[in-house]
Amino acid sequence: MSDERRPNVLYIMSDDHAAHAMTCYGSVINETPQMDRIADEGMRLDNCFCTNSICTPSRASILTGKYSHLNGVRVFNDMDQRQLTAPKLLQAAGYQTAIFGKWHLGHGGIHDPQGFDRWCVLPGQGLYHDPEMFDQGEKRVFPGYATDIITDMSLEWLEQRDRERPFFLMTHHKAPHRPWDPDEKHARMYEEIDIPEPPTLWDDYSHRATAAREAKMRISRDLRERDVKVPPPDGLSEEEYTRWAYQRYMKDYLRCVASVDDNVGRLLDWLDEEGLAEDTVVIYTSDQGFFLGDHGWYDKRFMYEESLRMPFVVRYPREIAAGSVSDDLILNVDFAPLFLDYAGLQTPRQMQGTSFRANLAGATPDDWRQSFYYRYYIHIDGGHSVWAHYGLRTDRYKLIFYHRTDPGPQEWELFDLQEDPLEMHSVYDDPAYAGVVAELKEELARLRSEVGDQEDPWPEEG
Ligand SMILES: [Ca+2]
Repeated sequence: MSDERRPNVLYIMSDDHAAHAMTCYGSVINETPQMDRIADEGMRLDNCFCTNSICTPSRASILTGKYSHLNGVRVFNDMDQRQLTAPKLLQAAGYQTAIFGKWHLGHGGIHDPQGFDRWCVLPGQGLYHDPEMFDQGEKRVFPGYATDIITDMSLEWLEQRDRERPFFLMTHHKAPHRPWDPDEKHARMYEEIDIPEPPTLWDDYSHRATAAREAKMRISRDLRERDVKVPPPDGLSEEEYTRWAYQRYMKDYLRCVASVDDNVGRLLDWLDEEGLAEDTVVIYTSDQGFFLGDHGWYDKRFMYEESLRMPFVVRYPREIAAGSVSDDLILNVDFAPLFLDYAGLQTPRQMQGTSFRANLAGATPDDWRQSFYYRYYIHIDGGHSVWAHYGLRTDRYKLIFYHRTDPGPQEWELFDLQEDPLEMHSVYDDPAYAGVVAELKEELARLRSEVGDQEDPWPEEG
């Protein structure tokens, strides 16, 4: 296949940006005009999900097309880059490849990026201001704001590329990850207004498994002063404190998002100026979702919708209809096969995901998945105290099994997303759903077998 027919791929991924903080997903708390451009001129995926809602594992699944138990990155462990990844195959097929920004898969030796002609990545989580970065392994400090710097690097690399060959560029923002440090340009956004509170801010976790109650991600008590940046005013009641902390948290989070949005616009403008918009697949996504006060929380990890859903907008005018929307179940393990498909490459058998190029073109295969498997491995870490769990989601139901590694009763949750889209009331024990539970348990066993995750109980991971 000639290079003229192989599109460029510009993959922009932020960190912890929830779909419900994007206008095109119906946000009532902010506006994202640049990200919306991609959706308006391309497709928005309404059911794109991660298979393990935490930064490092999602990134490993995106590169390898595999679930956490097979790529070895279940938690925050470093990834062995000797594995087969999409960037390696694209590079070998003649693509120019680069990654700038957040990596979070380990550093040095077998953990440094492989498959990239050019890379410059943040160490671990990295800093928002004047970040140190590993520039092809060499540590350097870059003055400025991380989101701008990562975009600058992307543009510089694009400018100097070989124009005769297609490119694959991963622009990975640190923002809007905790501790939500905005830049000067956006520091005073929202100063004069209150951000609307989500309907589940006052969730009391009744009608659910113990895990929800025990999680330490509550706006009302678990944010640190580093997160809200100033000490709280004296004399606040718990309710008043929660409202105050929610505003502090959300405003900084949304300021970080605003900077990402501006920088997405810079890349889109550049593609327009270069006449590359038609020949480039542009994707904007995030490594997982996030709780924006939903269920009274910040952070992610749980299999609940706000954390499970990845925003995903994509533009490729040659194949994708402007303003289209898909509700197909798409997973982060599908991304690598998609990248390869655009390059005219087959999905290697060891990759577990499936290319959704046809879905994006409006032609969903008849046998497309109707359910998917999810698993979160970290059982009660020091900071967030979420329980390890796994489960499945279909278009209507979600079954979650909280698997404790310590002795304790088994706990399940079942949500009927049609009747209870906010997941406030588990119907696992409701006799009316007994048939659904039985069917879903069978399907869960089938999915676990299909993805090859039957290790139970699993070893503790460091
Ligand atoms: Ca993340």
